[in-house]
Amino acid sequence: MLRDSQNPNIIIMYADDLGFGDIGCYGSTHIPTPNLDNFATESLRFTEGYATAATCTPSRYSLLTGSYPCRNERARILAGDAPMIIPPGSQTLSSMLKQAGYTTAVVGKWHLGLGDGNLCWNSKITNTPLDIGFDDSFIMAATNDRVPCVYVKDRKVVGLDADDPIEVTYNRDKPFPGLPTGRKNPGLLKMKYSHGHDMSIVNGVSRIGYMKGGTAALWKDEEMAEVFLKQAVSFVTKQKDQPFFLYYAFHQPHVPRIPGPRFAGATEMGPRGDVIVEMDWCVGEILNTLEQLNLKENTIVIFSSDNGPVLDDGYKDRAVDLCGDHCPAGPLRGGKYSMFDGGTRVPFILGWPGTVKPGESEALVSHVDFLASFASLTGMGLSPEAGPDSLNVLPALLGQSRTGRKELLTEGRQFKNVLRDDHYVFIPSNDGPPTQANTGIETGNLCQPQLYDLSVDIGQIRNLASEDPDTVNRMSNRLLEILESDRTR
Ligand code: NG6
Ligand code: CA
Repeated sequence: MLRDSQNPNIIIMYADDLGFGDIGCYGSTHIPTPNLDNFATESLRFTEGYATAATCTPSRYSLLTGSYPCRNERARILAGDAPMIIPPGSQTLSSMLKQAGYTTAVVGKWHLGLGDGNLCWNSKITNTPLDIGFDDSFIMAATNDRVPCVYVKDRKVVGLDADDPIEVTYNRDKPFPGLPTGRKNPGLLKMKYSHGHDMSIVNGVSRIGYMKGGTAALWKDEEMAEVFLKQAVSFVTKQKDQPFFLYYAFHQPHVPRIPGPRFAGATEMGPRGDVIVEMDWCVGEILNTLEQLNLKENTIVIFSSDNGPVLDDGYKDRAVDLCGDHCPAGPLRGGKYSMFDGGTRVPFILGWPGTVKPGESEALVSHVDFLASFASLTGMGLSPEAGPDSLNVLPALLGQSRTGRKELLTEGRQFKNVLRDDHYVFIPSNDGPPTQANTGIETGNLCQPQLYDLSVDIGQIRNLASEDPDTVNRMSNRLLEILESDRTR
C-alpha cells in the first residue's frame, strides 16, 4: 500500500570502494551478489551514475551537502580525529528531510569528522551527525583502518569504561609508550600491512593512527557487518509507520577486509570477494525487512558506492593475486584515487516498486543531486546557500526522463578536477606520477590535457586532445568558470 507518493521512505545504501564491475548486475561473474542482482531486476539501474570524488570524504560530503568537494578545502581524506567539515545547522540532505517530517538516521561509516577541533572521546561529542539533521546516529568515526576503533552512538562512544579513557593521536612520531604497533610488533598481526597501516594494533590488525585505552569499547572487525545491520534493521522497524530516511553506509569492501565467519571463504577471491558477498547479504536483509513490514512500495531504495575499486589498499589480503580475470572497475580505466572514470563511475541502482519502472538508464546522475531532487520530491525549498551544485534530476532518478545533468565535475585525489559533459570527459594537465606506486592504480596525471569521448571509448584509451583543441578549450574554460563561481545551481 502506498502511503503517500510525496513522502516515501528513503534508504541510501552506500558501499565503500565498490567498483563499477564488482557486482553481478554490472557484469561480474566472479562474486555472487544475488540480493543486489534481484534488487536490480526490480529497479532502475544507472550506467552513468557518479560519485563526485574518487575518495570517501569528498564523495560523502557531496552526497549530504549537495556541494562539490572543491568548495570546501577540508573535504579531503580525514584522520579519525578530524573536526566535522559540515557546519552544524546547515541545510543538508538529512536536515532537509527532517524538516519535511522524516525521521532520519545514519548507520555505518561516517568519515566527515566529529567535534570542533578539540575532540574528547570520553565525554559528550559535539558536531556529530545529530547536528546536521540526523535524529539517530550509530557510526564509526572514520574508516575501519583508522583509530579510534570504536562505535559512536549519538554523542557517545559505545561501551566505554570511564576508568579506561581513550586517547588518540595521528602524530606519526608519537606512539603511546609501551603499546604495540604494527611497525615494531609485526608478530602480533593476524593481517599484515603492505603499505601504511603500521601504527596501533587493534584486534590483531595495525591501523592508521595511535590509540590508547577504551579496551571494552573496541570493535571486532568480524562482527562489524552484523552490528551495523542490526542498527539499520531496528531503525526501519521502529519507524515503519512514519516517513524515514536511512543513510546506511557500509564499511565493505574497504580495508581491512575481515568478514564474519559465515562469509570467510565465500569466494575464491579471498577477503575482498568475501566481504562483498557479506555486504550483499546485508542488502538482502534490509530488503527482506521492508518486505516483511509491507514497506516495499513505500520506500525508495538506492544502492551506490562512494568511489571506485582498489585491490591492494595497504594490507596483504591477496586481493591482487586472487583477482584472476575479474575486473573490479568493469570496462572503466583507473579505480579509487583516479581521475579516470573508474574512480567515480559507480554502481547506482534506484528501486521504488510500483512507481519506478525497472530497467536501465543512461542518464547522467550524481550523488550531489540527491539534495535538490529529494527536496523536489518532498516539496521542500532549499535555502539559497544550500546545495550549490545539486540539481533536481528527479525525473531521471525516477526513470521518467532519459536526461539527467548536462555536465558534472568530479575529482581524483585532492581536488584534481575533471569535467564530464554529455559524452566528453576533460582532464586538465597535472603534475604527479601517472601510476600510484603502492596501489598500482592509474591516477590520470599527464603533463598534457586529456579528452576522451566516452560514447565510443568507455575505457578512455584514445586521447583526442590534440585532434580537438576546440572542445579542449571549451571544457577547460567551463571548468575554470565552475571553480571560480561558488555555485552551479
Ligand atoms: C589512504 C589509505 C587507504 C585508505 C584511504 C581512505 C594508506 C597508505 N592508505 O590514505 O588505506 O584508508 O586513505 O579511503 O594509509 S577512503 O575510501 O576512506 O577514501
Ligand atoms: Ca571509499
